Amino acid sequence: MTLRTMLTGVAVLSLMSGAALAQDRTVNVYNWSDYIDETVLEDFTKETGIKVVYDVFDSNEVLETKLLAGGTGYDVVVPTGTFLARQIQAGVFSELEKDKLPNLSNMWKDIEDRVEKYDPGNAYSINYMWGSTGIGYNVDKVKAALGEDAPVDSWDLVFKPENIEKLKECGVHMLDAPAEMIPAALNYLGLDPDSKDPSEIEKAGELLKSVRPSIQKFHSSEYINALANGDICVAIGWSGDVLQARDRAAEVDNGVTIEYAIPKEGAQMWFDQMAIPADAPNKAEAHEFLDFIMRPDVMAKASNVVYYANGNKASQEFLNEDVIGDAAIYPDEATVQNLFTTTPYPPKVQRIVTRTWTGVKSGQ
Ligand code: N2P
Repeated sequence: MTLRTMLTGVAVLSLMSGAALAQDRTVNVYNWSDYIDETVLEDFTKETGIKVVYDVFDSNEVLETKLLAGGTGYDVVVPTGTFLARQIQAGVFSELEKDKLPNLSNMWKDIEDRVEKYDPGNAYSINYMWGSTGIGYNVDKVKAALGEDAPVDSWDLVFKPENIEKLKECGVHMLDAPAEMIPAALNYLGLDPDSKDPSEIEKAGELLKSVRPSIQKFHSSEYINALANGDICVAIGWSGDVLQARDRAAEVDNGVTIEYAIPKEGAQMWFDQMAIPADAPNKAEAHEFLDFIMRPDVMAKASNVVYYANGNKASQEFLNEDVIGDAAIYPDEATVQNLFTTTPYPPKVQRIVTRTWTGVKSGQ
């Protein structure tokens, strides 16, 4: 190769990468599965020219393992508040450049205040959506198994062996989410759902193990279709996911009726927060994405499809009545009184929680 062709080659190469850069602005988003209206992503690209590479997960533990290892390549991730708090401590995130986020003014002060305990000053995150962890059930199948008086509004449905044994036949799924199932069990036992006491966590583990033989699967996203298709009759799951199952069944008109209950003994309320990893390759694009998400019409569009409440006050006028008017999604004051929140497990306690959960799942 002559010097001349070499030089030409270099020139062409740098021209190409210049053009590629101009065209290929990208934002890499890692969000929960079944958590957005895809047209939101298309609209963002149409308007900004920024391509969205969108991956999904269904477990905070999976997200956390990746974030702590670093170099994920993600620009926007969506941990739940409890996990976010300790990830902030671990230095995983970049502080938000709030001057690049004018739509922060649309956010809902009440939710920002609640998130303070995970992210002081809301310095690292914005609320995407929030919801509860409760019970999704197939109305007819549960009645067939337990009679007209089936305690569908109580954790008795799944934590009383005599009930769950009768549901085993029609299929029960439980979230593969120790930071939610252990608090649910603690709360049912009348203990502090946010307990960090190893002996209490042990008790919660024993309760979960006692119902383990009746659980067909521990999984955090399959239950949507499984409920909708009538393959299972009960799932301990997330509010909006169960309501999506209800809709999927109604759409295909398969005679399956799904409902969601926040059990009367109380349930966990959580906040899923969008944050930017410290090593994100496209921070400017990440901020543009966050600001787009905080537009009232955009946020409402997402909530109207996935049936989760959001932290955007200005979006509320664009919400469908079956979303803003549903106390399972936007709980009234009395329902909120029944919800509890949790805080992160310190490392030692986390190890106990992880070990307990492995024991529950393996039935040992
Ligand atoms: C969406 C589940 C998000 C709720 N499918 C879990 N924080």
